[in-house]
Amino acid sequence: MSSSNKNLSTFEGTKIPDASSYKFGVVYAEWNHEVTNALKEGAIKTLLENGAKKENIIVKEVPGSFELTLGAQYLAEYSNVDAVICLGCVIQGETRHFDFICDAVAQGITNLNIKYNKPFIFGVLTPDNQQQALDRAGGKHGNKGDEAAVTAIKMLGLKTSFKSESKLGFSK
Ligand code: RBF
Repeated sequence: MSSSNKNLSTFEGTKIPDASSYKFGVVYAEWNHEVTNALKEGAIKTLLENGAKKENIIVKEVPGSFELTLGAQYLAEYSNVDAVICLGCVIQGETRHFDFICDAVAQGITNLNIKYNKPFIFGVLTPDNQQQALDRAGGKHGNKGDEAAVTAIKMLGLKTSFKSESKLGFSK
């Protein structure tokens, strides 16, 4: 699981599909703004680099990572996005708050994927300290916002592949 020895923001796997026909939502948390702003900027830059149109990227802010689930649901309900990228940073503190927030947002985002049959990408950093977060928000371990954007595009490419291959039709 650990990615501490790798900069995963370079992609050596399958080709990234063209994103020009997709609409994206990006929702990010205000808490730990220096980190989450860098994640957001990385995600937007990566979407644009892969063909997404600026007017097809809707960006919304929520107060904290706990609110990412509902913010993402608002994007799904009130806009016509194909995928939502959820970005936050929960830093381990001295109390159990960390666990509650991380568990809630992980479960919340998982549920949204299933509820809407759309990709909702989990781009929440869960570091021990601010430096670990910065290392993953444009620092020595890359930018997890970039990775979240690529994941969104790849999942949409996967969905589209069923559309083009299906002989039975593609209903949603
Ligand atoms: N939100 C974050 O996105 N990252 C944090 O590190 C974080 N730490 C918190 C620590 C405490 C003690 C509390 C009360 C809230 C924290 N939040 C954090 C905010 C949380 O995600 C949410 O906005 C609030 O709990 C209101 O629902």
